[in-house]
Amino acid sequence: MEKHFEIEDAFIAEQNLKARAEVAEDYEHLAKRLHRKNVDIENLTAKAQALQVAIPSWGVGTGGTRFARFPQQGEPRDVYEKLEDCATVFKLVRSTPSVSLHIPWDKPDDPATLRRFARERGLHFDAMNSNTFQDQDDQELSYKFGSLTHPDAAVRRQAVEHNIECIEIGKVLGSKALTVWIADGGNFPGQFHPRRALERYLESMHVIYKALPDNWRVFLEHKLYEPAFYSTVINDWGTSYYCARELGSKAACLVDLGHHAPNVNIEMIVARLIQLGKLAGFHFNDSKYGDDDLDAGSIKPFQLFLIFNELVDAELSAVPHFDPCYMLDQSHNVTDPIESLMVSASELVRAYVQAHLVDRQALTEAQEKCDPLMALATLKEAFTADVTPIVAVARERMGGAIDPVATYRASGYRKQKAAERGAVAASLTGIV
Ligand code: LRH
Ligand code: MN
Repeated sequence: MEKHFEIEDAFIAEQNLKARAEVAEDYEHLAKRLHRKNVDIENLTAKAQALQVAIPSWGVGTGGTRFARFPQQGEPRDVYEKLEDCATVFKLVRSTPSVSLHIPWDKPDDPATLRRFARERGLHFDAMNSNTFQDQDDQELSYKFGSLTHPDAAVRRQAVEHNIECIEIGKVLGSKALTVWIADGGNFPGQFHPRRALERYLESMHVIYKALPDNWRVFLEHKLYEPAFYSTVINDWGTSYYCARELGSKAACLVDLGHHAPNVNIEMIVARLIQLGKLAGFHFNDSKYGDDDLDAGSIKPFQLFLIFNELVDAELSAVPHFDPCYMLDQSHNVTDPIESLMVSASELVRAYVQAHLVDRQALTEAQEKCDPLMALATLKEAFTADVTPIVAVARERMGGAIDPVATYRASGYRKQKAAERGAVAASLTGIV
């Protein structure tokens, strides 16, 4: 089999040599500062090493919009090449050992072979994603007017069967969850009956739920709008929560950060879903206006920190059944997807470490004493702490790169892949 270029561990170690002295000095300095506050830097570095984030398979290709997609050299052409690129992200940042597949975009001819290919690269599979928001060439009935909530029972059945097929493929791959996001909705007032549509959604989801193995979970992903531009059936966390509760203990609510109206307080939704025991996890990304799928922490880093503040508060107070899945869901239209995924994964680790820096005793005191200024100051103190040395040392201790982007660029990986994978297949628009 022809050899595919990979970044060698020795090359990473060599690049780390150049950066080690500086990061060690910064780490020492930060350790002293934290020690003054009775904080042991080693606990935080251990936390940084513990956080794991799943990579979306569709995130290693160049994304696009309805206007255009500007593919780049060396794009992955199939699920195996996507896994090669996911493995490269994992090799350099060490916090992304799992990949979330999308079916049929990543439908493997032989799931067992794909599982082996992934395992040989230190990867395993996270939640499977079904797709009833596009019509496939060999599909009998169209999803133009909906899928799990379509007025025609035959279309609903087709969509249910597709989700069950995703579970069957996932079982062979070792996945333990199915994420269901449906685009069902309308562009015009009156186009669909909201109550009947929700009944049909639950009727369909109950069939999918019954097909779940005992140790699996199903994640319901709500979204305010797009592609439906007037009303969406599963449009907010309340509707998602109601459905997850109706379905049963294996169902929970997945929060995609871009699926809310501008300025919605997402950290409050997270706190609610934690309290209600129905937080499935996240599709992390960032946005300025709509579901922009921009890099996590690139637009609203304080919001990302506040979300992790709720997650760490729950972790430290041992909330029962608190086991959220962390995934990225981004569309990289103008950057090298591998670079964006590495930076985004590290931004999640940064926010997680900063959230562990919050003086929770001081925060609780300020809250109980109705001292808003001190409460905010306590959070801001953690958010403004530069924990870059901790995030870098955590990566290095796990065999990764102190500076992933610099190491990746120095490796010439993209150029090598351009040579291996040949000319880019032109594609006009769309996210993949
Ligand atoms: C919908 C969504 C969903 C995926 C898709 C790629 O906007 O967030 O999670 O199926 O993006
Ligand atoms: Mn999503």
